[in-house]
Amino acid sequence: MAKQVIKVPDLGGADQVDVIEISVAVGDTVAEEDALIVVEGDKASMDVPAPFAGKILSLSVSEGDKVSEGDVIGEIETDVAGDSAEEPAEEKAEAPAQEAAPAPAAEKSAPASAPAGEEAEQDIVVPDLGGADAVDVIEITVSAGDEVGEGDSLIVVEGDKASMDVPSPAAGTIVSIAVKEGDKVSTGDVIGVMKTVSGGGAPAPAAAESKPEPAPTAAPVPAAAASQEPPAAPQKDHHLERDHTVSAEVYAGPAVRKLARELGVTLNKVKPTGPRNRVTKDDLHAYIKEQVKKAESGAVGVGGGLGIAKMPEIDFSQFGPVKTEPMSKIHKLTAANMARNWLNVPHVTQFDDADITELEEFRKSMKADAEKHGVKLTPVPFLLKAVAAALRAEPSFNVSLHNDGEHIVRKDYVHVGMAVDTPKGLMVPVIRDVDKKGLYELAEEATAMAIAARDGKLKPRDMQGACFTISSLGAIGGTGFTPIVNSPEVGILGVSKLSVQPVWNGKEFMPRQMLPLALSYDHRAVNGGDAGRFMTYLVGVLSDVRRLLL
Ligand code: CAO
Repeated sequence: MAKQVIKVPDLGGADQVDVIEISVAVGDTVAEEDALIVVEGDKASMDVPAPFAGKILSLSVSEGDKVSEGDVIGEIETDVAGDSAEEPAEEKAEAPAQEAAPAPAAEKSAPASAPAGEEAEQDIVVPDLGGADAVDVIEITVSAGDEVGEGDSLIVVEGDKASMDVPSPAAGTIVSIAVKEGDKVSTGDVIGVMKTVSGGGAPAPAAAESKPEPAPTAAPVPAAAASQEPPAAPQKDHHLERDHTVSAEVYAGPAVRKLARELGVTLNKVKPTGPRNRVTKDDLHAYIKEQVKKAESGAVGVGGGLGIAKMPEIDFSQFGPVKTEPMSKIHKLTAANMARNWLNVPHVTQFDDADITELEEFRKSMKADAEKHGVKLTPVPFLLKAVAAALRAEPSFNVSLHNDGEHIVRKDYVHVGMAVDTPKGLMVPVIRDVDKKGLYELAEEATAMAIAARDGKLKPRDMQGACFTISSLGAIGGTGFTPIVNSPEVGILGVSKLSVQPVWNGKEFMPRQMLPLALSYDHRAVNGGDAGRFMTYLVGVLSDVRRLLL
């Protein structure tokens, strides 16, 4: 067991980079090369990898800190006998020196000093890629004639794990770009020529700046790793590590990712138009513009701006005296559910009238007997019974759509909800196993549920598990209405006030008691044919209640 300090490795010349993510916690066991923290400079983000497998003993940096090469970021306990934390591993390094990095081409081609104010042409070279070789050019961000500032991104390259901008070594004008998207480049390759105005000597290219001294190693070596045997395989390209900060699936350069983070944009929401589905800065700007436009218009959804517009705020007092009252809890809940169901469920409503002349005769003939049993026999128990029979006969309505969008749930029970108008708002108690209950039992239960609803005595379970809902406004009035499906149910029956209508029986018009019915259904689950059959069956049963016995 040995305690090792973990230090920030060679950052390719970058200094005082931000710690943007702490990927481990004290006590975590990590494998060699696991990301410990993520740092980000102006041009790229990179992981600081674990130099060994082991257990994190301490972390001495937090998000937002700034670190430079060699800074201690924590301690790790390794199962390899080694140096103590007190003696920084790199100082004891005796690893064989790796092959020296080739001097950046820019160093070779740097223009001779020119008198102040004179124009000079200089090659633009790929700076130290931290050991990565033959990386892809994935974006050219400038063209000949463009004015650039020192550090501006000229091209974006991408290695196995991440991408990075190649910055302009100086302020000036691009004369030519010698690479194109899809080319491969390595450290020191000339990618173009730029014209600079010297201020007493042309600025040295970026590669030369980042490595003023001859590079000691070809690739950055994590500081602590230097105390170990050098790895057989080449060091990983830590300059070009993946960017964890937004989304690993999204292709975007570090500058774009940084901007996205600053603007709070989730990159995978942005439509990429760059090569290989890469999100460019223009894409990000276009996305922001679109969002601002949407927010200003209040429109959401699809439809080219004709989506659901935000409700305008209206001061009603400008039209006359008003009083603003808080909505009841039930009212708010109902409002939210109605809006949810109305917006989510593609509704279709089908209408028919049931001739309940015989049903009414029978009901009235049974009224006295019902009262003896202590129940009030209104049309509602008949409706409950008829709906239960229809749900059994046409089970396409006794379903719910599964949340996964791939399954349908078929129910082998028949529980029916009954909308009850209460002073506090609409409540829908559920009568269970309606198909197994008699008319008196249903009448008794419906009355008890309606009373409990109006007295605020319903329990949550009393309002759960319905397969279908009946909303009867018959006692109140109206010739028809389109009820809203009470999702996850897929159907609801709206019942209006019965009225005597002249009905042609083939020979003459006869006065018949007609009950207007409206069947709304979720067209995702139920087709028009199923609805037609359901309604026809229902009307048939209500017209001849003897069929309930069949
Ligand atoms: N046409 C004509 N008369 C009807 C009728 C109809 N469709 N339905 C019921 N009636 C009659 C009843 O027969 C009763 O008359 P009698 O007293 O002469 O027998 C009278 O209207 C009152 O009935 P009721 O309201 O006491 O009982 P009910 O069984 O008809 O209804 C309930 C119970 C709970 C459904 C009802 O009280 C209720 O709250 N309905 C409102 C539902 C609602 O708000 N739906 C809208 C939801 S969406 O906003």
